[in-house]
Amino acid sequence: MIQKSKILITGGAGFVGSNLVDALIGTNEIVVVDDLSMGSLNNLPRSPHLHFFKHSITDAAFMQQLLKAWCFDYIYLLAAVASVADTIQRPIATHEINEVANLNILETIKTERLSVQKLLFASSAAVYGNQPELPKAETSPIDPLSPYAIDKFATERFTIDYGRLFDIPTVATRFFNVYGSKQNPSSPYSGVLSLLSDSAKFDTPFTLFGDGEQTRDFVYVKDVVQALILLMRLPETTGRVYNVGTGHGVSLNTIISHFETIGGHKLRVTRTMPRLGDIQKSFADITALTKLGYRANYSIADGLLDYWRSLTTDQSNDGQNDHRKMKG
Ligand code: UD2
Repeated sequence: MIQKSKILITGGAGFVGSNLVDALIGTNEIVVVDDLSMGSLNNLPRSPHLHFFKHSITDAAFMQQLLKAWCFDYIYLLAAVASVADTIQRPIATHEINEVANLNILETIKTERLSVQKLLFASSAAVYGNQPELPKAETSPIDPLSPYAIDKFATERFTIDYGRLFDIPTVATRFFNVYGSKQNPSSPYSGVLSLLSDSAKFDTPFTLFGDGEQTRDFVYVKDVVQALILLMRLPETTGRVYNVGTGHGVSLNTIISHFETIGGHKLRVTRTMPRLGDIQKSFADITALTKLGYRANYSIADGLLDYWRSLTTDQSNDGQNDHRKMKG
């Protein structure tokens, strides 16, 4: 385990970041930098070992000062504009966040000769685009189709290349479809499982694009956290990129029937045309991650049940939705 370390988590008040904070907070000093554009303070635990800065990572002077002052042992770069649609609308502004800000952090580490034990950048399966090859291995063709995917891929390369060129231990991940508690369902571009769980919880309509037979590699956030800690800890991951998923594709129809069983009522599903540019099937080859000892602890049934329990018992998740009445 990473223990008694100084850890920076950018985007630490967001979905994946705050779940990581929960896992690491016990034995470490954690610094979170988050502008709260998507994340929330409600996602974070109360602890004297948590140091929160409401700042954008694009504030280069602030980030430089912070990095120099803290001399972090480990750095997780999770802050990003996660909405693909937003990056298409605002390519320059989101490029500053998704790429330039991260490059500035790498530059500071290089120029200030900061001795970071390891830095991890969170990239995305979006880098594979619509290529038909399945499963998606780290060596599969890359085809970034949006500013989001282009910036993720470029920053992934910067991260690995800074590692090689300047002897900074770095690693990158490509997340598949992560789901779990604290995922913000407020946008139509939010992950489909946050929208479906919202629909199950509040009995609101869910719009299904296409026939529901499309598959995704839905990976539970607690398994993603397991991977994030493992990749940071093991020296052999340095200089490499890892898919983070389960290795299995599950259809939306299967997910809907799981939610109906768990929630105890039929979902109000409205069917419409497939979403433009949607891919039909996606799942990860996780051989490289598995070789490190990673095992997905949550099957889709277990993950959805755990997620559902967190939604129906954890008050912090109600903050975003308190304008609606909970399904009785
Ligand atoms: C994911 C990422 C996207 C990009 C893409 C690259 C999320 C939220 N999206 O898109 O950013 O990286 O991968 O491949 O992580 N769906 C519905 N109804 C809804 C919303 C979605 O039927 O209200 C369908 C959608 O048409 C798709 C599936 O659910 O077939 C999954 O949608 P998604 O947006 O959660 O994820 P994905 O894989 O399309």
